[in-house]
Amino acid sequence: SHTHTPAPFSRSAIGTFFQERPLLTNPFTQDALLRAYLQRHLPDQQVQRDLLLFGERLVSEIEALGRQCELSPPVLQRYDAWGRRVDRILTCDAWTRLKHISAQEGLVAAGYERTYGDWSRVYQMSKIYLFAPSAGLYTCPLAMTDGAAKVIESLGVPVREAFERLTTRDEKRFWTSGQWMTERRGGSDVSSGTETVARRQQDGWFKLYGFKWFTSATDADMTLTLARITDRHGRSTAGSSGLSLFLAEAWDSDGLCNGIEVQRLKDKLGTRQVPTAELLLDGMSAQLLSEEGRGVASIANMLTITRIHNTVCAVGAMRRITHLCREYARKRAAFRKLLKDHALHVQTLSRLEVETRAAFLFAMEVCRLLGREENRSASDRDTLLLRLLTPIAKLYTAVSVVSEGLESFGGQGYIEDTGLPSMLRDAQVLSIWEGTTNVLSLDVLRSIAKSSGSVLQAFFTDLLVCVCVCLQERLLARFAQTAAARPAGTLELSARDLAYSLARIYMGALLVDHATWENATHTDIYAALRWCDQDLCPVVSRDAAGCYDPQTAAMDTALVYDG
Ligand code: UCC
Ligand code: FAD
Repeated sequence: SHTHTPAPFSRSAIGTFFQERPLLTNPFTQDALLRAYLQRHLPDQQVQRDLLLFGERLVSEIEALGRQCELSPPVLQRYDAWGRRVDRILTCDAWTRLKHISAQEGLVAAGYERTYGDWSRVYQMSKIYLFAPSAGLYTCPLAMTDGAAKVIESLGVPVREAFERLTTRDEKRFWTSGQWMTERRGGSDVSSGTETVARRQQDGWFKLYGFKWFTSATDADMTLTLARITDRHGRSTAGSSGLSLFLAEAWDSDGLCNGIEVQRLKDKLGTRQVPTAELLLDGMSAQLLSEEGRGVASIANMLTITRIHNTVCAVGAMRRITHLCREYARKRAAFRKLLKDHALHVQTLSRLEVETRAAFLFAMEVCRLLGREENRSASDRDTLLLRLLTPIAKLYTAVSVVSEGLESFGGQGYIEDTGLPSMLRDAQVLSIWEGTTNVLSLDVLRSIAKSSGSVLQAFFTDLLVCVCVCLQERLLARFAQTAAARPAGTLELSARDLAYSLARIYMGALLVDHATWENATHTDIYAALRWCDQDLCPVVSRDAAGCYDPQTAAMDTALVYDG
């Protein structure tokens, strides 16, 4: 008998080679920069241990729950079996489980317990950062929950039960909150866009009538929302000064809605795990939280918190994709060697790594400032910087690293059941909700104008920026000083580039600062140098190129509408 060598395709029609998948391992132990950052600033055994265990839990439990949420998106049950209108938003068990885990892990609570003083927010946000890429967007309700708690705390209003529930670790009592601001006329321009009215009731409560066009995590237990209080003739004040802030419990314990009709669930590019509904408010009972007419200013604290969460989650996504990329490069071969041995491929990944490191340090710096403010140890400069850097960090941490990261998996990056495409879809929203890039750039200008330039002064006298004494920074200072004297409209035209310039310089300063730490490694120094290679100050180079000259706006219009 002759020996039988199996033909390569005889047993199975699909061949013998199967690519090894990139494996997710404990994201805390994998993360050299996070560990170094904490070792430098918060060298606490308990924090180390908690994050280590949380990292294990992410791999063994949470990752699968997040994936389940992607595969079992929420549905709207409009009628019950007997034809009654019920408008129930049904979410999967994994979504409920993530709610419980969020409470147990103190993902909101840690920000309010303030166990680590000035560093409490850094601790909390380190967990959010690790949680985000595995959490099936449960970070969305958590961000709004944190924002609502912050508003209640800062207004000092007597809604103790809500505050206690939003910040508890008890999964049975834990509430999440929504944030219903956007209406059909506008999400950026809330002042002109809000048509919802609030009618005062005998008992001092209000009934709200209106249409909310985007409401995410609509299954939340309560919400904050804006409306215009009407007088007894049904009239209300237009604009920002007519808006007041309300708190409403959305669903009662039987899941019945409080004067709310769910028009439909949105069919979205990503964030499919999260229900986002259009809601008709037809007499929703609500409690006034703010002073009358101070709605926008009062919800601003929520915007600060959700924008910081947004930043942290964006960096979490960047970190996850870069980890998976480097892991895959160890396993995938092309042209007779592993991807990790192709210098050009590794150069590509190292650029993503530099972006991710800079973004991480930026996000943590904002969290540090927030923690100081909440612990009452912030200097005036810290407070000004927090106001300036929050929108800048949110607008700068964008989708591009995730998008490029996907490419490094080749075709597999485009294949649904690898779980990779949802990372891109979910990252794409981060620059849209909670303020688009342009709107946040204008918010940066608002913060400069409102402080009569003190926020910029704080920026330029910040110790960290002084570390990064470079020509570009001086040019930027000169640009900023002379900006006010420029022709009307010029400043707005440079808002986006100004925000990017402030971001890049600050991120450079943070990388340099980290690289000068006594335990810094060669890679820390290299990352700082690489960051500073780029044009850190596009607002100055574009200004020199005439991009903000008075005739530019007309030329831009002609170009866009050419033909
Ligand atoms: O998108 C949403 C939820 C998505 C799901 C949750 C995701 C969470 C992240 C999860 C990660 C995975 S909720 C919708 C978000 N919508 C926005 O972000 C709106 C974008 N538009 C703006 O930000 C605009 O700039 C407005 C609406 C704030 C501008 O309104 P006004 O009425 O034109 O503003 P004014 O008149 O300039 O400002 C009114 C007051 C002023 O204070 P006073 O009256 O004392 O002078 C402002 O200084 O509000 C103050 N103010 C602020 N204060 C305005 N913005 C701020 C701010 N950012 N910080 C402090
Ligand atoms: P527009 O304001 O119409 O903006 C369109 C474009 O114009 C943008 O590129 C913008 O940058 C630009 N633009 C606008 N104004 C200016 C200006 N002055 N100068 C220069 N450029 C400008 N909202 C909620 O309230 N609660 C939610 O829970 C919620 N969930 C959401 C979930 C998802 C998945 C999405 C996609 C959105 C959600 N939103 C929610 C709405 C979101 O906050 C808004 O879509 C966003 O703020 C932008 O508003 P808009 O859609 O009206 O865009």
